[in-house]
Amino acid sequence: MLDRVNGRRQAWCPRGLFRRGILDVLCLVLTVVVSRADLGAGSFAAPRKDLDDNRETFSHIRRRILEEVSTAEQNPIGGTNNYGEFDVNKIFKDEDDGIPEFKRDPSQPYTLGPKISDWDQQRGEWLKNNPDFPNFITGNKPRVLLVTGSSPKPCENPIGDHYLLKSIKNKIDYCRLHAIEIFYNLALLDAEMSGFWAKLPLIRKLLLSHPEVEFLWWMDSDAMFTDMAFELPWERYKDQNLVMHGWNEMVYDERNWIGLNTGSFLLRNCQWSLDLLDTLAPMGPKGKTRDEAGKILTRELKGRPVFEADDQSAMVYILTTQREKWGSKVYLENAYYLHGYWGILVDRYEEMIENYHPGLGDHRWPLVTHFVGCKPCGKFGDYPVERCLKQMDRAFNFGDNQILQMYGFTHRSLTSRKVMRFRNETSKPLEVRDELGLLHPVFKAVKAAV
Ligand SMILES: [Mn+2]
Repeated sequence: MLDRVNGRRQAWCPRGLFRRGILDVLCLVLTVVVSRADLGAGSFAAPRKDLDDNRETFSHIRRRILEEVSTAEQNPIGGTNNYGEFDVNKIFKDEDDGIPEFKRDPSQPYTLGPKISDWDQQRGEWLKNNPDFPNFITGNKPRVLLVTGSSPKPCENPIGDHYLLKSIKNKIDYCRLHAIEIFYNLALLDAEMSGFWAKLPLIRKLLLSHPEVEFLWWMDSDAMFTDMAFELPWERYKDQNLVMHGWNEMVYDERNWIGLNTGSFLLRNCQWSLDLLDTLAPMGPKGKTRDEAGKILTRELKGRPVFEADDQSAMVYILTTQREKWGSKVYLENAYYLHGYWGILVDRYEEMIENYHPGLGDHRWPLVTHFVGCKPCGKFGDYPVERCLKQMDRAFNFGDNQILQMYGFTHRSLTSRKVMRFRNETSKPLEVRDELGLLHPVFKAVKAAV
């Protein structure tokens, strides 16, 4: 019997595999189980069918293990164990799987998808039929999905992905505190809509797939929350469909291309928003279409440099040329920083700490610091790399201190990754109240089911 067991063991688990402890144990277990099954059939006259079933199952597992082993032996991966030495392009080569990419009929105008004209009705019915997924969480607080993302490829410089990580950690923290859902996109859904324009097909897809979401909050990967305690004034937007940081005069009077910013905006889930996306989309397809649209935008808008069409310029253009159609549902917010240009904020963080406190959201303590023109994930930006990265670290730490304070820690300084404890541990942890009330904020409270 022992020979039989060992024989099987030998057959199932070739020598090369023995190095791997877990597989070794697995082989032993399987061997014992199979042996028991064989014995059982003889001694206790188990039904023939059970035996056959067992044999079939085990021979299947056995075949799989053998296949995996022989694959490993035939194609040894080998190579270095040193991550620093490994050329990552071996893995991240652009996959050409031979499947041709979908090509649109160039004689047809670009669309984001099948025309939808009754979304408000479709969505309304869905909400009525799905009362467990209400579009408002409590009272006037809408269900919000924050959407952000970055290129499917690793960054073009070695440190960029670290800053993307900090940026998403920062957003996760804010969203957790404010009961906001979050979606991080890493996929280019439509090859023609690359770059600035990738957000359009993504936003449409998410609005249509999540009728329970009332507001979608787009936020660029180069923007970070710097006020963790500021809750958006939802009541103010109850009759609005699009909220962006901006100024009416700069947009409607001056047609200034930086009269608003599309790095952080709110879009209501409704027909109006689908129509707006459909109106912007024809300027997006890369190549000739986007280049030609860029020329028009540069000609028509104040201060715009010469470059291909971007979503922000397109938005200003649409609002100024079709104000009657869209204007009444667009709220240009400047009472707080839904987007805050980093250049005017980052050198004032110490002054803010000295004089103010989180929860204000405006110039005293900005909700968002947006690193417009820094390209932390790219090769070249519009500003010196050192200033960008140093200030992104400071912005991150400025926001992160509000998270850490809940747990009794703080960064040693805004430029330091190191943290220090600022209160003593206690045997009555539930008696500790955090200064900002972020452990259990009112805007996160839910009513218990009765
Ligand atoms: Mn940006």
